[in-house]
Amino acid sequence: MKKAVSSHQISTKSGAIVTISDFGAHVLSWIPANRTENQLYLSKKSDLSGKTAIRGGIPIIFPQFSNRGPLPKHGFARLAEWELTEITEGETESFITFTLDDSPESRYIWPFRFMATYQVKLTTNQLQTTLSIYNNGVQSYSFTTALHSYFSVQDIQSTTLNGLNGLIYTDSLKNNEKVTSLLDHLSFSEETDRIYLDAIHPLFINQAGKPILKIESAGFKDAVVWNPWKETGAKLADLDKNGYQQFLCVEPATIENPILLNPGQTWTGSQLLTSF
Ligand code: TA6
Repeated sequence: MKKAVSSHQISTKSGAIVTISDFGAHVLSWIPANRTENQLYLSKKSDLSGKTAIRGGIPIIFPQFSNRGPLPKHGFARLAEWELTEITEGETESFITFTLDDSPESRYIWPFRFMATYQVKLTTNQLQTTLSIYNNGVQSYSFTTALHSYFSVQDIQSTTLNGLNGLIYTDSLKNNEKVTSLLDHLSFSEETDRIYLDAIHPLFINQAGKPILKIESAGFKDAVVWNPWKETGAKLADLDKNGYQQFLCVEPATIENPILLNPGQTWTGSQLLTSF
């Protein structure tokens, strides 16, 4: 029998709190010590029962980004029940770790062996999320992956993102056309769905010109920037009415050149979020 979905909360003595569902090892909420509100957008219409993917927070995308392959959109990790394996709460640092192994269901659609580990580390004003994939099988395979983070913003029209200047991006809304980014600050006034290549430098989300969040990543090669805007947003049944105004997705990812993992190898990718 399928067990009920539960969520877990860890905190630091300094006042930071993070909440994670074991469905998808999905971070639902992150309140750093310097804030009183969830810094991640989570749609009020989101289904948290474990039947469908959660709209908001940090979905783990593995082993397929979007529809770039035969698997369900964005792979199966966000739809799987992960196992909680560690909780350690400290004065200034707390950790929670989940694992997911291949199963008859996963092998039915993706015939490979893997052990995935996801560690969430909470400190006063930072959140670090680290995904590792270990190939414990006898066959090599490749995969694409992302930490599909929904960042809460007060108003998307006064939100900017910087750190992408000079990079090439593929525009998912224009047949994956490749364009060089020439903007120091990216602003938002329409649907945006892009994969920035070789995005290895820190990114900053600014609200009304002031930085509110720094996003650093390691192990990932690309960065997806997504906002559905009004029309596409209205088609997402689990998104709040005009919810597009309240978030920006910035996702450390490896998509353009999939990760090849040989037997016995481990791949690790992480993101570090700093709230100002
Ligand atoms: O990461 C951007 C993206 O691939 C978009 O194309 C958009 O479809 C989004 O993910 C959300 O996907 P979902 O399956 O969660 O509705």
